[in-house]
Amino acid sequence: MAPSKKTTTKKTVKKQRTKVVCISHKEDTDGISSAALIRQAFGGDTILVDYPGQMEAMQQVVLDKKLKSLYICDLGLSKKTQDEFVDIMTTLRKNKIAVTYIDHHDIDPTVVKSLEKIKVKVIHDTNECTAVQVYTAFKSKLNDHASFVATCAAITDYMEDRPIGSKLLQIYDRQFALINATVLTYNIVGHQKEPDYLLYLVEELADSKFPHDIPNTFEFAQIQVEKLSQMIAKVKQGMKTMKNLGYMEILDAGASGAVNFVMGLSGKNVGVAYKERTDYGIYAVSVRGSKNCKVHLGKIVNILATDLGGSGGGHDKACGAVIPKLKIKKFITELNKKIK
Ligand SMILES: [Mn+2]
Repeated sequence: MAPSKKTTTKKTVKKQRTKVVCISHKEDTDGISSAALIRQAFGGDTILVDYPGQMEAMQQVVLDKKLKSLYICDLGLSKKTQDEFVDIMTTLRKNKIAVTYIDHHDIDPTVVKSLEKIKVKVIHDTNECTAVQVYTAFKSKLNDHASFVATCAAITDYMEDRPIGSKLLQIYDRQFALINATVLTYNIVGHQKEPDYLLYLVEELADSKFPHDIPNTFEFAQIQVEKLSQMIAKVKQGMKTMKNLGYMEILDAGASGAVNFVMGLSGKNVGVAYKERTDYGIYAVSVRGSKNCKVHLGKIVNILATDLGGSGGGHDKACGAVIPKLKIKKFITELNKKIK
């Protein structure tokens, strides 16, 4: 945009490719911790996104003439987004930008093949959270505290029982790790509309601060816990059920904070919570399954959301979707049929 840039010759522009950028998931501890570990290992800029804003951020980063290497963390792909993602990565690779994609959500194997073909470094394991994989891959560039940042992410993603996750948790006192992971999570969830604060958290974690050492985090977490306890009452009142699931529209909080209560209080094995995103004309949907849920919700939601003109996917018992406003009822009734 700046007119001065246009006066420099192409050659000098090429030499100036020095920037490291990490695009990571902003909605949970795994995404924020992954961004912090990339920052500690490689420096550079952090861009935090949610699923509705994910592709837009990637389209923007392609235009960055100073970009030298890009890390993409904890951002799963869906049937709807995967082709565009490969296209964007192809453009980046043509410009000789080093790209590393690190994730643990269910992925179409043909996408991994396409990415490897264009020499995008893919680090992908559905069995460990993203931050644990970042920690493992770049351990030599990280300090001792980095294992704690990864441990907090594993706890929040329900993956502290996995081979590497459990080893990391063992380094620390379990309760000490749990309270820090929880306080961090409440601060992330409660600051979704304050991008500067989320970036500040990334910086503090990259700087080896414990969540409890970041000013006011406990006080803020207490406020969030109180809000959640009010949510229990609201879910009891507003939740509806179908044969195989409980569901509820959320008006004044995040859907992901309510969805576990919807599942738990409905007595069903699957819970659905959705919240309107007026800026995109869509519903942001969270889906959770109990231990008794035997289907892979991420795979089902990926296909169903795409069929309805949205997108979605994730893990077997925790996933999300973006659904066009008018299709939400259809999404819920179809999901109810597919999970029996
Ligand atoms: Mn994750």
